[in-house]
Amino acid sequence: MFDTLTDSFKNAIGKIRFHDDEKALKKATAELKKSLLKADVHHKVVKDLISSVELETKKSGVGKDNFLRALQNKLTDILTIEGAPKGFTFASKPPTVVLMIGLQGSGKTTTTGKLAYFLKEQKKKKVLVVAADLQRLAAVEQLRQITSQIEVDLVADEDAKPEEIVKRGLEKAEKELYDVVLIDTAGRLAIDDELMDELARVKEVAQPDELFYVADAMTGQDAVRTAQTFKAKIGITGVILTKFDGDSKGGVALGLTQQVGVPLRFIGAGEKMPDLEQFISDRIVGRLMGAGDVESLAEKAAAAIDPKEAKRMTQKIKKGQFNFNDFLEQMEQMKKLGSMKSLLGMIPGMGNMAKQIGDLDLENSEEVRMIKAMVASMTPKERENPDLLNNTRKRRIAAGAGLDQMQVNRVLKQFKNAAKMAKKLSGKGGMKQMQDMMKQMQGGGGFPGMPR
Ligand SMILES: Nc1nc2c(ncn2[C@@H]2O[C@H](COP(=O)(O)OP(=O)(O)OP(=O)(O)O)[C@@H](O)[C@H]2O)c(=O)[nH]1
Ligand SMILES: [Mg+2]
Repeated sequence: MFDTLTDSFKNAIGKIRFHDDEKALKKATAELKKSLLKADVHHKVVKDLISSVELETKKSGVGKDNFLRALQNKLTDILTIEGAPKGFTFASKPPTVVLMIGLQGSGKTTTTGKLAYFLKEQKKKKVLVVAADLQRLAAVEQLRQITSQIEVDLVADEDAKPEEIVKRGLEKAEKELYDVVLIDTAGRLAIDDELMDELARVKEVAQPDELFYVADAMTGQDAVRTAQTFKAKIGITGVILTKFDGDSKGGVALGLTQQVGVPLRFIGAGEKMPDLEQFISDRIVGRLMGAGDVESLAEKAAAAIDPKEAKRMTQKIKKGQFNFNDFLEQMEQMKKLGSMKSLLGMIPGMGNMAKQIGDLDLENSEEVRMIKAMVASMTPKERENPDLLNNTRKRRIAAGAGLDQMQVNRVLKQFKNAAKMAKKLSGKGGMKQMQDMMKQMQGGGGFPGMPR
């Protein structure tokens, strides 16, 4: 997710030896400056970062460790606002009311859905969404689809005024003990009085605990400027940057917090519901410096994976009983974790691999589609016992799945290899083997069957 920025920092760190001189420091920071500017980090932020890293490194003695520490301190500093909340925080008295505001098309409605999904799945909260965008005809319908997909309750009424619907939503939340109320509002192409007046009225009724400004990362420094204006006119408590997947530079995320004076709270990096990441400064710093973010990864995994189920699965794998039903179940679990690329980026040392594999789309990749089609053509017995598949059965499955025999054989072979590998890895010394394998892949041509 932060490829360009992480590369900039890693390059600079690589330029300084354990003990070094000021010339080397100058060289490293000059290059860092250049690459950060290229990544669209605001020049003032870059200047501030470079000068304080130089100063602190010199003070403690030029060398790799001190440079790393100085960089880490300064990054934490520019990504944090003292006393301000990080990620999602709950009001002391529920429900926590959140107003989602921003320009047209910035991603408010999608992000409202993503946030609801995050709160429901990861934080196990009871969430109510309120459709207060009554400008655009299809807006309510869009929210209806999103909330029904993630199974979250919605309050909507095309014929009401935004303030009225908000009031109804809050009453419902109070009575039915919801933990969080997310209010989606209308956007405008540009900031105008009409929009600001409407938002002010909605804000008055909602008395929100949080006002999240949703900004499109691809608009670069414009995202920062509009956030500043919304802060001045309506007041905001956090920013969510969306469409980060389409912004290869990513520098806006680095400067935004200082520039706006309000913390960046979440990043949206994809169109699907799980594609939302908390922005928690101390964790992000690790990722920016190429050290991964094990904490976020563990949180995501813990929320998505039921420990009992995981244990049962491990037992099956150990006994060599992993079958097609298990496979499909695992795929469903994996989907909840979000994009493979962002997951890999959270594992220390795996950032490079994340780049290599591009993105594996669990729903649409060719391989997964083939397996799903095959499993659909199998009898329940065959799903349970892959060893049953003789040539006659394979021919039938191939015909049913619209594949040829060779494709079926290939997929079956891959499935068997994967099951074997999983069995090996789940035994003693498995972790070590896994690491060796990862190293090999990082050095070599990536995963088989994936885009390079
Ligand atoms: N790739 C990508 N697309 C996104 C992301 N967030 C939103 N989108 C897309 O951006 C488009 C606009 O998103 P909406 O959520 O409808 O935006 P909005 O701010 O509610 O728009 P209005 O209600 O018209 O003001 C949709 O096609 C979304 O799928 C993201 O993080 N990544
Ligand atoms: Mg919308």
